[in-house]
Amino acid sequence: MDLERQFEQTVAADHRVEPRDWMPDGYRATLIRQIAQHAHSEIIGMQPEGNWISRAPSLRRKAVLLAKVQDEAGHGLYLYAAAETLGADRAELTEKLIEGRQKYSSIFNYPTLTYADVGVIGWLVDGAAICNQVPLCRTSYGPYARAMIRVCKEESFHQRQGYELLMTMMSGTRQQREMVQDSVNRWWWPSLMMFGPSDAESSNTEQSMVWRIKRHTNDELRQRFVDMSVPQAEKLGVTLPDPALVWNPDRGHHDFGEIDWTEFWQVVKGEGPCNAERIAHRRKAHEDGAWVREAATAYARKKEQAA
Ligand code: FAQ
Repeated sequence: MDLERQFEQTVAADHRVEPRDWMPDGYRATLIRQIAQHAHSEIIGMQPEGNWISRAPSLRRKAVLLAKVQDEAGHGLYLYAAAETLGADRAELTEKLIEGRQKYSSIFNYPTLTYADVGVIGWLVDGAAICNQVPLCRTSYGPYARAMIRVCKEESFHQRQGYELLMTMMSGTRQQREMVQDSVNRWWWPSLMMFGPSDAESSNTEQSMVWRIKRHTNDELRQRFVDMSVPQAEKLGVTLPDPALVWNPDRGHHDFGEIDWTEFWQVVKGEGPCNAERIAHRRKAHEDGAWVREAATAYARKKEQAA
């Protein structure tokens, strides 16, 4: 059987494609693009919450936040390793990120203005990430699918810690409740944008669905997230900032308002509130770490020569 047919049958039978298997160039390129973007998001995603580690209100909150941000670093490294199984070079991917040649999720270009943002990121941003990533546990490329299983377990913990933090704040003072509501107002729409452009505007979805890299479209997952979040918001006692948000019994889903796509594309293109700051910070961390990479390489060379 020719290699192409074998690949198609593997995908159609819902079996996994593994690193040494033959795969179309486009499949490899799409995976590298998506996995690299995902890895970059985890690494850049450490910054907004990292902003609050030194100012967490108690030792317990500081320990929890530190653990969460460390998990995000772990997810990023795990994902870079998955991209390497496709022949990508990790150093090159980092270069592309800091030169703005590869994307990362739009959501991390918004500022974290109050401590409530830590809770709302856990609840909404990790919530959206889980919604998007649980189906990726069944993505057709083996190393990516397996990485997602572990990542999703940790994201669930992240989401719960955020929700628990918000529950605590909502049972606190009036100022604390207002802080939570203000944070929800700022993060709700950007969270919906995490799912990507509408299906009509999504250039990659159709092919990625055929290859079973993606298992659902952007709009399907966004709808799932909205339906999931409404009862959670009610329980919490916050209002989601969308007057058009209403249950539609005929569809069996919530209707919701139109996303500001101009804002979405601006942020994706690098013109969001914090794009420049995020990349500058990442570039500095990379440059400051040069001596560690040099030392590790020298040590590995020395060990190799000694062997
Ligand atoms: N931001 O054709 P599509 C996390 C780009 S979770 C920026 O629909 P696709 C956990 C897209 O790349 C966040 N760019 O693309 C965490 C494409 O660019 P191209 C990361 C976006 O790939 C939580 C173009 O627009 N999660 O980090 C965005 O089929 C808390 C056209 O779009 C993942 O990456 C966006 N929101 O679908 C960490 C999940 N949306 O072709 C810290 C894996 C689209 O010019 C704290 N990725 N673009 O290169 C995916 O599931 C998909 O890649 C989508 C986009 C659904 C994001």
